[in-house]
Amino acid sequence: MTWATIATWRMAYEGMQKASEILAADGSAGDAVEKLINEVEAYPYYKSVGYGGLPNEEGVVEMDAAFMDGDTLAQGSVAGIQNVMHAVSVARSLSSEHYNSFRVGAGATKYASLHGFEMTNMLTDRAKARWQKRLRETQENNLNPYNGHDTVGAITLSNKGSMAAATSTSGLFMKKSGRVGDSPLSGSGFYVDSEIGGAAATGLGEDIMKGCMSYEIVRRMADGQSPQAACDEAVYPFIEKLKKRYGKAGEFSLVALNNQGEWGIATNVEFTFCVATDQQAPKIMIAYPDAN
Ligand code: SD4
Repeated sequence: MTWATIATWRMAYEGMQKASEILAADGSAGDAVEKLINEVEAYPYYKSVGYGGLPNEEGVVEMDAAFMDGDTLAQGSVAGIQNVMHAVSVARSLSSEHYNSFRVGAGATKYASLHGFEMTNMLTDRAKARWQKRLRETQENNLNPYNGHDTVGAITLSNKGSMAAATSTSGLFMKKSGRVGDSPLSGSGFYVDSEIGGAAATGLGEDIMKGCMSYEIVRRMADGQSPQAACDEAVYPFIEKLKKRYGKAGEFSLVALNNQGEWGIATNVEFTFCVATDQQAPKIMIAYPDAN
C-alpha cells in the first residue's frame, strides 16, 4: 500500500509534515488527520481556525469541526463550540459515540469540558483588534463582512488502506451567533469511505451545503471517476447551476483523495493546498480559477 494526504490551504503545511511522519511510520489515518488539524488549530496566526480564529459578529469565537473514520463511517461533529483549543479532537471523541455524535453550542462545550479537553479563551488580542476594526469598516462603508475566511480540511490514507477526513474552522468572520456552515456537516464539508476515497471543502458554507459537495465527489469516485474528474464534474456544473438560479455563486474549493493515493481539486478562487505521499514530501501547491 501507499500512504497519502491532501489538505486545504497553505496553513496545513506544517501539520502535514507531522501527519506524514505518522503515515510513513505505519500510523493510522485517524491519528494523522487529527494531528494535521491540531497543528493548525494551535497556531495563533491562522485567523480562521482554532486559537486566534476570528470571532462572530458579537465578538465570540464559535468553532465548527468534524472527524470521520473511513473504515467504519463513524462521524463526530461539533458546531458553535466555545473555549476549546482542539475542536477536531472533540469531534473525533464524539465519533466513537453511537448516539449524540453531533453536538452544538453549550452541549458541545460541556462535553469537551467533561471529557478533559483543553479549555482556553480562544479570542486572542490580535483577533479581537481585527474584529473591532472590521466592525467599524462594515458600519462605515457598508462592506460585505464575510470575505476572506478559510477552513482547514484534510483527508488521509494510511499504509493499511484506511482513510479518515476532518475539518476545523471558526466559520465565516462576522457570522451571526449560532450560524453553522458546511464544515461540520457530513457530505457537505467532508466525507470519506475507505472503500472509495474522501473529499473536504472550504468556501461559502451556505452554497457548498446546497450541493452536498463532498459526498457528490465521493459518489462520483465510487462510479469509477478519478478524483480530478469527480471534482471537475461535481463542482463546476454546480457553480453554474447556482449562477443560473441566483446570478452568483460563493467561493468553492474542494480537495479529494481516493484509496489509491490519487488526488484532485476544484476551485473558483485562487487556492493553495498541500499534498504529501510516500513519493512526495509535503508540498504547497496553488490553483487558479481561470485554469478551468
Ligand atoms: C463555513 N466553509 O463556515 C466555512 C468557511 C470557509 O473559506 O471555509 N471559508 O462556511
